[in-house]
Amino acid sequence: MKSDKKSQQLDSLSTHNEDQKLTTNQGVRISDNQNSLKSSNRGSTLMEDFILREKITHFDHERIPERIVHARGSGAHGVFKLNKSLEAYTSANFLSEAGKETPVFVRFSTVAGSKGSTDLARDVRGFAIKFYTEEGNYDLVANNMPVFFIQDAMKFPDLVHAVKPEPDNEIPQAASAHDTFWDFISLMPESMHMIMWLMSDRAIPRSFRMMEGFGVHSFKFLKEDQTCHFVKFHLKPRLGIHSLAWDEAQRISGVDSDFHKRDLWEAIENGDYPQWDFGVQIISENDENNFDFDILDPTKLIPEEIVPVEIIGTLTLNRNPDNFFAETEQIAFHPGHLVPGIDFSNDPLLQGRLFSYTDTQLSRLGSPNFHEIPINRSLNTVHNNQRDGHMRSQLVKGKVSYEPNSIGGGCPYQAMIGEGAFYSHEEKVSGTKIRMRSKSFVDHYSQAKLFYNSQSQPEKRHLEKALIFELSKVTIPAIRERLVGQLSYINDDLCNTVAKGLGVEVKKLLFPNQSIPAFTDPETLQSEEKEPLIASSSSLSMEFTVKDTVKSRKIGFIIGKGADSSSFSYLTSALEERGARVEIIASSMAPVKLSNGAIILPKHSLTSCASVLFDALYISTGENSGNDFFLSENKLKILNFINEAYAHCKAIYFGDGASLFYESSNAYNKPYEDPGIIIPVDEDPLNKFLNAIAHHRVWDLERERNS
Ligand code: HDE
Repeated sequence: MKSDKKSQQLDSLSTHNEDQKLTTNQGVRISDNQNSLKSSNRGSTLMEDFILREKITHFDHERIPERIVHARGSGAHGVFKLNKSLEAYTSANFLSEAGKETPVFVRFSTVAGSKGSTDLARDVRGFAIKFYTEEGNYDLVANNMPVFFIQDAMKFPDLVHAVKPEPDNEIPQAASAHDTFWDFISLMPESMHMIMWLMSDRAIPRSFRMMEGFGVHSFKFLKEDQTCHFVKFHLKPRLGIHSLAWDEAQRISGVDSDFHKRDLWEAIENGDYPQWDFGVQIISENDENNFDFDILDPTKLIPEEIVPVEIIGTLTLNRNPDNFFAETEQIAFHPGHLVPGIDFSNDPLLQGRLFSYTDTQLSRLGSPNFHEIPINRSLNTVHNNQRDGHMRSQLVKGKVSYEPNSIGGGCPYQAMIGEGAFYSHEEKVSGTKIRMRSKSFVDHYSQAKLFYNSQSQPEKRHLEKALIFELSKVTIPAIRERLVGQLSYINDDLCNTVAKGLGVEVKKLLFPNQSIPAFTDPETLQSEEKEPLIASSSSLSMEFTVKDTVKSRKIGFIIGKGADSSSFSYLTSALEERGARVEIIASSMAPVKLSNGAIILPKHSLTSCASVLFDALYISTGENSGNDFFLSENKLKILNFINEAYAHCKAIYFGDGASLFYESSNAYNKPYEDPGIIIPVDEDPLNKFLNAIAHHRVWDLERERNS
């Protein structure tokens, strides 16, 4: 009774200070936030200044340990809408009722870099989703690649130590191009499939909004009658899967290292809500052993030609966080946050993850009460007998914190299965306790082959160049040679091209597994040179992705004084009507007068930005006389813009008055048809421009454009 009175008092007090006066953390109003308390006008600062001490103490403790991996992240709120019921497979409530909407928070991340590192690293991207379901929180802690480097959790610290900056000099930051990473990888044949993904352009996405998501492991869908199916989770971006060029990614790192964070933030602020189709591959329990690989092996994917992805819902991100630290930094994911109807498989990597994530939250967030931080709270009210602990904020009333009890009327009671209680798959388990890798995990090359064979020609070239770039940074020749030896098991063209680019002789490794102790069984030391089950899979190449939209693409308009106003308005509205974003670049930040006298305000100057920040360019310069675009300094800057965009295979529209730039650029007078170069005399230039932007790049002409 007493405590009820107290809480009523507290409630009424909490409405005080409505005029938002500055206070201490104890709620005391502050009259001077400029000066500390001193013994005299020019005297020493007094210890009793509790206002100063509180402010500085809080400041001193503002940082919490960053995540050991995935430290750099960007997040957003959104909603998952189920379009097709999965109740035939799972009792999970949020997957059962078509039309149901579940709030989510998604955090994207790079893996290797520190919190302040560049967004543009060649790296895997995290794609972690917290579903706030009515049955509790479900976390799908996914990546943008469907496989992983290693098969067993035992190797995770080794992998992460190898890729992180080297311990003696803390170099390099957010980069895999160094000795220790490639030393480890060259001794780990099981990583070869993932290396194909990591060296492909998937590792340098154009935007978080344009990348896929994969749950990687096989999980289980369960019904209360114990019917079980294996399931793999997929997210397919509505805008298509698109990447940057490696040279471009390196340039953006310097010009705007928050490129992906900004892109996500701006898209949501502009109402261009990122969307993904959410899909599942479902495998009946009876088919578990009917593949030529083990579905528990996280270095393998299930080709969509073999088990199609069924689209069952839509993920939409529609609200930016209010506070980065409170939400994106403090969100705590865990593959073990499950709801009834979903269960783990025995994938040994997944099993190891189940320990790691809570453990990591304890050291990062500092308390077992991290579930009480608002971003981590379940929608379902939490009732249990856990108590106390660092920073406990839940105020549980009464004497009882144990079960069974009679004093508390028995509360809280256990729920029954069928009342939304969690239940596990009742699996038969038998076997010999053993520390060994299963023989069914031994084929390391056939899916690496499948991935390489599925790439388009430009994608293959990019992958080869990435390997040459990375391995050229390695200082120990033996590591390069060993890695080339691994490539010889994947594809001869790939191996020979990389060997040539590195100046290395190809020496096929006789026993690629011999160097590692994982396979202690002599039979499994022999390399497996299997052919993949299917020769190629179209879903593995970005070539076949969505290329019919300019929505949310950023078009840089380089506009000079006197630029033709009617072309400017026509093109701006045509692009904006289709959802593209036009940003004006001028010679300085001063307003620009168009041919009809209209004034436009630039968002950028030629000095403050670079072509790499835009998907396409339009140049319109107006009359030559009095136009500072034709001053030699600006002319050079514009030509640099154009030539760089040209090298990165982007669409460039030379509008009114820009012929001089066209003729001086690398795009001029080429012996081949280039669908990415638009000039006013083209037939239907608008549609040519729109089509070129929607296609993302003219990758097929990369060699020609750069020769
Ligand atoms: Fe993680 N991983 N991981 N991981 N992981 C973490 O947890 C770990 C793995 C993934 O935005 C950590 O809260 C182990 C696979 C994402 O907050 C840590 C193993 C996949 C994120 C951890 C793996 C992932 C993490 C660090 C091998 C793809 C960022 C901070 C056994 C399916 C989540 C944290 C976010 C974060 C451990 C392998 C995805 C240390 C031990 C495979 C997206 O607990």
